[in-house]
Amino acid sequence: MKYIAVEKPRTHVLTIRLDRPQALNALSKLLLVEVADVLKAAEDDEEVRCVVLTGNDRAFSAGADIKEMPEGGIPMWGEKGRLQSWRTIDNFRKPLIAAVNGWALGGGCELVTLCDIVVAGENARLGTPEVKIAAFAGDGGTQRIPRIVGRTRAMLMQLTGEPIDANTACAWGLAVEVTPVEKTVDRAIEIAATVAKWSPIATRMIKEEIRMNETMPLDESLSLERKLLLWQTEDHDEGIAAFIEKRQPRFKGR
Ligand code: DAK
Repeated sequence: MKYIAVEKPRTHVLTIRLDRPQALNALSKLLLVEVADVLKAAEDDEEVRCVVLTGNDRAFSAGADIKEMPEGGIPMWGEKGRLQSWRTIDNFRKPLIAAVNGWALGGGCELVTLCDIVVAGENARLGTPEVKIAAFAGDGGTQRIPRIVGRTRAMLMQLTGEPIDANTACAWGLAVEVTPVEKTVDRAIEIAATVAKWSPIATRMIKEEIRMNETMPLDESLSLERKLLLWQTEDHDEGIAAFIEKRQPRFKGR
């Protein structure tokens, strides 16, 4: 891996650190492919139950790589590998936690919105400055950001191009908590370790069900949720047995 660093800081927890500091972790095609490849492998790796995505103290990511040249006459935005990488990240089924310090702009901010839980450092600045280059947040930002923060706040962010600070991001629902910069990654790992204690089948299902309400009308998603009344897994039996026997559960992902 050239542009990311991957570690396993705790049992069942994987961290992916974007590592192109000279370009503020701009999302070059190769960097995105690397992130997507690691997530693809993590999807099939039973040892991994939760992933933390982070950058460095100055930047989570400054967005799409504005300097990356179009290839073969095709504008880079529509390049197939780039779009496929975004899809892979979006479709990742295990919980994904963002630890955001510094800039999270454009595609960097859109990447944050694909994460399930977001911890923001006090210096985090999230925004969609694409309007300044006569573009728009075209990797999902025009659709996902208003669903999270509401229409007028999204309009403010995307029409002015001005970033919001960590506390505003938290108040608007883009992040769940604000931490001192030096604690952001540790806090995200701590949350990930808690998530990873539970049955991976249950956490995957919770992610899938919560995300259903982004794509489905309520009556349909409620009906799907109801169909899971017959939910039966070894882990579920184990969870109930552990509760009754007053001991810690031992979840196996079955
Ligand atoms: N791409 C490439 N390089 C970048 C970069 C980026 N997004 N952001 C920063 N860098 C590079 C800078 O060029 C500089 O490189 P050198 O000059 O040292 O070689 C280095 O990182 C440090 O940046 P600065 O010197 O500018 O650092 P400052 O602290 O002064 O400023 C900044 C930090 C984050 C405010 C500034 O770097 C900045 O404004 N960066 C650009 C942020 C941005 O505009 N992001 C959005 C990118 S566009 C689509 C259409 C559009 C899009 C997608 C899809 N469709 C039609 C489907 C667009 C998506 C985007 O994300």
